[in-house]
Amino acid sequence: MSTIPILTVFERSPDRGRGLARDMRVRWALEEVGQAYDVRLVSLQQMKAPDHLARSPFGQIPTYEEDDLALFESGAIVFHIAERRAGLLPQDPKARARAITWMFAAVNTVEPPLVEYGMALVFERDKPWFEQRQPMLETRARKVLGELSRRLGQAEWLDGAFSAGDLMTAGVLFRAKGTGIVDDYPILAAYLARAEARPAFGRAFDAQLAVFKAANS
Ligand code: GTB
Repeated sequence: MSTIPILTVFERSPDRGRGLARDMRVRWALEEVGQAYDVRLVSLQQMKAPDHLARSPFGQIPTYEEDDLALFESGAIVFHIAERRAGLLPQDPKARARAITWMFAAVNTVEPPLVEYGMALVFERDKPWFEQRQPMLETRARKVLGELSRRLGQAEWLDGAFSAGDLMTAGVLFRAKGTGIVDDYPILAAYLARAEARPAFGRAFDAQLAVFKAANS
């Protein structure tokens, strides 16, 4: 990376600095590999303006710019960072392929049922279908958490040393923590606690919190 990458992040995160927005996992990856970065703060209005839509077709954060490369999708951005700098992907080709598999599993298999469950709790409680639909969403969320917990077992990380696969998986669990459901799986709660205890996670969390505090001071 020849220039310092720039991330777009919420100017005022609706989570009030709790680190739930998806720039958190990108910040964390950059901290893990020791790559400095800048942020461009965007308002909800700016996210839907042509300037930002050129970076993110869905008008979302995070995006990532480095020289003339612009990326969107937190998973793709973390993968790009992990490929370019040592520390997040093993050298051994098979172990590397497995770590990448966990990255995809995090965003494609683990995250969707957890987000559906959490979003319904926040946005659909007053809807006539909530009482009927929520048990189904909970079953789906618990299914994937149970399976993940079984696979992790007594291991420290998902496949050998901490990797981008763990970063993405723990990032997804972190977002879901507020619903309380992760605590029902002690193996996953302990895994997430180990991830949160990493100094790079702490630096990433503090950096996003500082943005929120500055916007509200
Ligand atoms: N698949 C994309 C990725 O992984 O990068 C999804 C990106 C995404 O969902 N971005 C959200 C966004 O830009 C912010 S992170 N939303 C604005 C929009 O779509 O208009 C999701 C998020 C938002 C708010 C909270 N919160 O307040 O607790 C938590 C998570």
